[in-house]
Amino acid sequence: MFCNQCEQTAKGTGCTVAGVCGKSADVAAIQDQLVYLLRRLAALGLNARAAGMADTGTDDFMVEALFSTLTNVNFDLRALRRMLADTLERAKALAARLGEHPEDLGLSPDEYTARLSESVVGIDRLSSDADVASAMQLLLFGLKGVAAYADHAARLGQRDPELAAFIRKALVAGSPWDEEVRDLGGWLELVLECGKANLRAMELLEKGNTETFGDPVPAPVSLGQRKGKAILVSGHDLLDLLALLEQTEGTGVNVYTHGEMLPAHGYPRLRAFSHLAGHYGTAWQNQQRELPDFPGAVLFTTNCIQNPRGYGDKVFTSGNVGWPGCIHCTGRDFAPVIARALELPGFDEDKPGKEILTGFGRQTMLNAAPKVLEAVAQGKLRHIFLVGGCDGAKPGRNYYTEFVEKTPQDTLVLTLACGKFRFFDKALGKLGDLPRLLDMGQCNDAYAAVRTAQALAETLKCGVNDLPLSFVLSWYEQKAVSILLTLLALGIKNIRLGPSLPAFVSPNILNLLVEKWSIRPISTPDEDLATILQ
Ligand code: SF4
Ligand code: SF3
Repeated sequence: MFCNQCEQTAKGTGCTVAGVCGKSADVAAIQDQLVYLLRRLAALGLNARAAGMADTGTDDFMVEALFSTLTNVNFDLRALRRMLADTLERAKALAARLGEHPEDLGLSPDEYTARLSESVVGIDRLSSDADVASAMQLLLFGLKGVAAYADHAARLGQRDPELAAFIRKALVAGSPWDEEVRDLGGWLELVLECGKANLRAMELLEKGNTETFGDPVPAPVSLGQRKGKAILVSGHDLLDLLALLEQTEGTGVNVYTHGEMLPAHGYPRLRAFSHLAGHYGTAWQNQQRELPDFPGAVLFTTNCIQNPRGYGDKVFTSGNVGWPGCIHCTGRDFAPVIARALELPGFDEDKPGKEILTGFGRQTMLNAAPKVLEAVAQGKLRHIFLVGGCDGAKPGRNYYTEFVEKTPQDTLVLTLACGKFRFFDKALGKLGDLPRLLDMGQCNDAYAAVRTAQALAETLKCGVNDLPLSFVLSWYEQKAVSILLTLLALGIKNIRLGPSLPAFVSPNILNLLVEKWSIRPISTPDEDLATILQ
């Protein structure tokens, strides 16, 4: 196997024996095969569109399948094999509709296994030019992030044919069915197009979320516990959470959020359930330490799942997530999760905990914009930091905790995604009547942050890069790659990125990022703060 798609890749270069994430060589191989077959399906999809055949079902399937290959999503060989077989069937059916001979597709298991021996992470014909190879990987990993957000959006009924067309085009790029020949410039253009496509995917997802659950509003969230049976919900899928809240209503089972589900508390429709009791635990990489003590059932709706060693009998999955041996809930029927929660002891007493705040979504931030601008004009607000992105296991990630703790009192800290768990419970105080730490939501709410920054810039008649605003980002998996590409496509400069730079970025591409966008790796909190605020 060879996989280098995430930040914890072995030795900073690539996992070759087994994934640091827990991915086996078998799972890696089948995920590569899946990407390869999805490229074939996308090529057929392009022909189908050219022939005037629309096929939303295949578009939805492609993003769902690609999402299964993201870091910490699906480790279940059986589920992945089913998806592979489904992809093959869909490709054959589409080929038949197009009048192509299904046996003529180069799709037999032997053929694609042979092809895959030449490929890396599902990239067939990976270029021998290190920079082109790097751009191809940036595109594929960014595309996986886009697929995750497009999948969430589609589940909420939000689709865009142009976004689907880009996903097909980007999947076909570099495959044996690609008719275009690109030089490095052509690949980089496609990489930036991927960033724009991701902005669209996040926009659709925001529309789906706010139309379904309401605009997020600032909401206190308890880190304590309520006496009674309990279910913990992790991941990003708010529709799953809604279904679970509906199905547990009146059962006496309390529902707690975990990880990226924390911002759910800000959505009026979800907040209305009185048994949405609070938040438990911190970021994904602490789950093996924190979940064994949770006295109820646990549901993973998306990444990041880790090996539930020793507590797998209370862990359930839904959507694209899979762990071998854990019960997978389909059709948003969470009866097995509820039954298990009722068997488990639950919390034996009420324990009030700290309260934190979430729910500073786009509308709330836009409403606060005049106050923010006034504070800037009066010299009361010196700078805004957006400290966001993924969390992870590396010790260097303590940088983000220290950075936020050291931000001066006349600054604001916006945050989003699971990286916030490094500082989400810190008391940073207030600036006027605004809390200094503002949680804007999940990773996909980077859309809200971008739009807020653009609105501030428009009012001040300047560019986003001219605002007293700095991006200090942490990355781990492919959704963070897609968000980074979005920021680059929007021309946002001076991003600080950590805790380490991606293994798949070649030295020349890194130079280009530095020259054109002034991206820089994080250094120390003191040094970075001093440079930003000078
Ligand atoms: Fe390694 Fe990350 Fe790939 Fe897992 S996802 S195999 S940790 S590079
Ligand atoms: Fe976190 Fe996995 Fe990236 Fe949505 S839950 S951000 S790492």
